[in-house]
Amino acid sequence: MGRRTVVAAAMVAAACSGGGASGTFDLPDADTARTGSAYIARVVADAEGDDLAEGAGEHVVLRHDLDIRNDLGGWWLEDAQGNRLNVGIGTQIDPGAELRVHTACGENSDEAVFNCLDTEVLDDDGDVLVLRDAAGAEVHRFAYGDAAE
Ligand SMILES: [Ca+2]
Ligand SMILES: [Ca+2]
Repeated sequence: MGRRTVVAAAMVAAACSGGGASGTFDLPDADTARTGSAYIARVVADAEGDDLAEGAGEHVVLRHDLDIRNDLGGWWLEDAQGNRLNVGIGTQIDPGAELRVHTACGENSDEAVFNCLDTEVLDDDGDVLVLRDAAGAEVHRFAYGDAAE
């Protein structure tokens, strides 16, 4: 019970002090502290301009803070409607590094993976995203925006 209160308070604080553009949602610090694997650190649900702009647009930022490389091969993100964003085959994240998973088309790199979908996945006002490993097991869940209320 106590922890829920702390998390809720942190979410309010993040929403008020974020300083980021609207449509960007950061995972509260209280939540990042208890993840034991890669996690959803940020959702840019409404990017500046077209959310499906090539090489840009809406995306999810994955991060992990462990001392070892995290192998994300075959992992994917799923929203409340069952839409999928694939993290990619053979994708890894170095300790302390971040990886952007984009809905739009673009050139894959160590920092970004592009799904090349023709419709948006990340609801601008709020959604529930689940990060799943290659076996489909839930690794992390982040309800952002109005879905968090
Ligand atoms: Ca969007
Ligand atoms: Ca937009």
